[in-house]
Amino acid sequence: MSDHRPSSPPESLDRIQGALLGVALADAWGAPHEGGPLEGLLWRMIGTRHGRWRWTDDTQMTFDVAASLAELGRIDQDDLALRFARSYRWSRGYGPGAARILKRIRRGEHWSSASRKVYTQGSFGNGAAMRAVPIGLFFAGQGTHTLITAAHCAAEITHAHPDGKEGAALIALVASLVFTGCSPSDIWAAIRAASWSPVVTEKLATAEQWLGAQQPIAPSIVARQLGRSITAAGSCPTAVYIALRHLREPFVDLLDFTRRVGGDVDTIGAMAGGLWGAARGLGALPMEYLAKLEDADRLVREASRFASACSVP
Ligand code: R7I
Ligand code: MG
Ligand code: MG
Repeated sequence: MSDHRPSSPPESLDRIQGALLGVALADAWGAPHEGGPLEGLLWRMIGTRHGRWRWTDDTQMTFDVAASLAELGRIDQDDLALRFARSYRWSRGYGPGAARILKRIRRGEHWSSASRKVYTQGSFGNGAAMRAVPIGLFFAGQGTHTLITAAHCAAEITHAHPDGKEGAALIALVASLVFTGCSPSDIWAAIRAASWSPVVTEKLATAEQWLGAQQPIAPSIVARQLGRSITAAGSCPTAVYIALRHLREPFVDLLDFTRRVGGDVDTIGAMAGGLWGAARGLGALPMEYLAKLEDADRLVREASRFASACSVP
């Protein structure tokens, strides 16, 4: 890939590019490790494009959110719904519920009815959280209430269940905090000040305690206690923990740890990788991995366009 990096050390453009490319890189790197043997076999068949690592729904939807925010300057649910529906391709590995909702929207149904046709309360999958990093960047500095409301609105289109929306709010909030360079103690104070479900509150308290004690918790224990599933509550606290644990470590260590946690590797990686990139910037991502990423040049350009629309606090 050609070099679009600013020459200065991590600053807002670099961090915004790092966040979005962090999502894409961890998603594409993690995709072959997601799911069981059948998914693994499928990904071995379609997992590269022009010899490069193919990214999945996590990246597609993240860039859809970024493009919508860049064009409209706000969360516009109708616009997001149409973008998600137009970009949908089965070969990007969408969640089954999300795929059905997006096909309904593409056929002309309004998102507000489609989103409750598959699960009556809406989905509690992690599909809204996996696309929430740009929301944190865009609304950083505008206050927690504004940011969480924006994350909930963007989630509702496909993930109307309170747990699905909560995951999106958590990832957006932590993205805004690491992006603005908050210290670990400020990050945890802001997380504690927001309100979460009992399950997520308990997992966040566990993560905070592990990180505070600087205990080298094994991936199997992280998987067991924080989760590694396709649900929002079973993956978002895990991603936050992995990101904060690796903030000063190389990106490849974050990837390797995520693979060893297992389960929904592309999505836990995409969320953790996006948070890491928001703190460290594009310049800190491994160049030799970026060179293998599908459409890396285009993604960097789209991230720059998004960055011009963000008013950095
Ligand atoms: O959340 P979603 O978009 O899936 C994202 C995942 C990521 O790992 C991506 O990488 C991709 O592989 O898919 O898709 P949904 O289908 O909305 O939710 C994911 C799964 O959560 C569903 O297939 C269900 O197994 C489960 N789920 C529910 N099960 C019962 N009742 C979500 N909501 C419900 C529910 O209300
Ligand atoms: Mg995926
Ligand atoms: Mg996944």
